[in-house]
Amino acid sequence: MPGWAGALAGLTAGGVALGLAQLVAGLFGPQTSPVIAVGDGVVDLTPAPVKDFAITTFGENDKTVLVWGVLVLLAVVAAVIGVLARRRLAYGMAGLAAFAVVGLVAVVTRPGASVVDVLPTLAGAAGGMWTLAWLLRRATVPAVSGAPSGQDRGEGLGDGERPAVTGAGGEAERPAVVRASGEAQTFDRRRLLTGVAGGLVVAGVGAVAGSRLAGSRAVDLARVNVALPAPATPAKPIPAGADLRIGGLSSFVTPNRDFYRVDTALVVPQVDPGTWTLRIHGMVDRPVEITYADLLRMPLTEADVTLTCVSNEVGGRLVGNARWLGVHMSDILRRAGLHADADMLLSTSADGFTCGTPVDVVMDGREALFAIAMNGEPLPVEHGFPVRQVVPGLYGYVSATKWVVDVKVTRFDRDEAYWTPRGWSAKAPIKTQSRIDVPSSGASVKRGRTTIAGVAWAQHKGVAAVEVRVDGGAWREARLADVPGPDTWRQWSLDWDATPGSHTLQVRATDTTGYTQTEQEAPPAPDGATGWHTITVSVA
Ligand SMILES: Nc1nc2c(c(=O)[nH]1)N[C@H]1C(S)=C(S)[C@@H](COP(=O)(O)O)O[C@H]1N2
Ligand SMILES: [Mo]
Repeated sequence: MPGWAGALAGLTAGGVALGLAQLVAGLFGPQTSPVIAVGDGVVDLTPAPVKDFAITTFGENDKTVLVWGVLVLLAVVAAVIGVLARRRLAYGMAGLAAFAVVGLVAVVTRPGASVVDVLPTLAGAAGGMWTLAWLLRRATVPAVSGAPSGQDRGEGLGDGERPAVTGAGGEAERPAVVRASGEAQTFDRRRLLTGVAGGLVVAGVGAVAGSRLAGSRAVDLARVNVALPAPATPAKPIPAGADLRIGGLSSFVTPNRDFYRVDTALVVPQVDPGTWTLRIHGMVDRPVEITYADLLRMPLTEADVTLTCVSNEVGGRLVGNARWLGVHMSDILRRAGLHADADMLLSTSADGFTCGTPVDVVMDGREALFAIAMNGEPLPVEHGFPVRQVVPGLYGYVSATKWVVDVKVTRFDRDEAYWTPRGWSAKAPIKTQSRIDVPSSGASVKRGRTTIAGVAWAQHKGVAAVEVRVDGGAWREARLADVPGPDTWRQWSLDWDATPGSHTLQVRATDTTGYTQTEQEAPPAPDGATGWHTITVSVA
């Protein structure tokens, strides 16, 4: 095996070792990464004059230069290890072990180190050793003197699979060497290169996935360290009678872990509140940029608001109610000075999703918030941490931008948000709706007195009445639970004397404008489903 092949195997083994170490460090935290520990160690051990030189020479890039310097050094050492391993695998293993020892010393001598901190280094070392042995084995094949080895194994006659000793000209061809075992070996270039390619993929995926994991850990940590200020304007207390506490009925407040989640993000955006800013610009007198700290210093308002997704089918679960804490969007927009002819707020999230919200809705005094908290805790990352919009009365896709970073004040006839060219309405107020939660659809019910119950919503108008009918008979008015205001859903219930047989139950709500839900069925697209939630139950 030529020297370059050994060097390549060594580099690949080193890459796999670092990739695996970074992946495992992603699980246990950045302080467990041997790469970072060694880097920090180098910084600590560097004599002050050298540090000063680095800072004056490279300025803010000094850390980048350090990291690259360390990586180049590691690469050289890894290549040498590979070259040596060609002669004797034990040399290579010893070299990698020495690497691991340096990493372990760096990790365990950090302040506050614990036992698990050695895991990334050990995982990396094991992976690197395995890779080195595997590559060397893979790239050497038994040579059968005079016979085309590739054909003997029934494989195609590739570059590295030419006859071993005979043949002319190919750079992969080397005289067979006789190993201690007495078996003739020959170098197979193709098998080495495909193995190297595989190793590099493992190294790259490990490094990228590790940094992803580490990033999400960092944001989780920042999130738990947020101290939520008290609201300047607390929410009205939720009336005791808001929750009827009927088994199977959606609770008035939806716990965060049960709250529906809808977004276009394949991986949840990890936004660091320390560097987050919100920019307000476009048709304004004075563009504004605020930080998370700025936002926390502003007067905060608490509000109970029910979110609804336009994709919710009649009877669907894409609706939930939470207590939000945030700054009135109008407070910040007023600072920027909106132009009179602006009618749209085009908000953008950290991952590029956009959303168009009517200016008049946000400015009309309702609890439209740049929200920082949900049910008493900082926004869960998947619900928009650090900051999202919440606007009562509008479907989520035109109002509820999570991970919001930018608001452009503009006009509906000039700009378009994410879902508009995809067939959804540019404007989408929530349609008055109601749902039967108990009994559940298809349930078997015991004959006699039973309870029918559910929720109804007509955000920012308020639910005025809910009616239920059985088997297409007369509508009967349900009992309504209390609500703190017009922006939340409202529980309802009705007693029913269930008689044996199969029965159809239907519900419809009327909002405070006097509008009663239409029976006309419409699909969610383009601006929200309509129709009456209808279920069938069997009574025995
Ligand atoms: N950044 C971003 N924000 C978003 C979305 C999205 O895809 N990306 N989807 C919206 C939609 S369609 C809805 S219904 C709500 C859902 O909010 P939730 O996931 O917190 O329930 O978020 C809105 N905000
Ligand atoms: Mo949605």
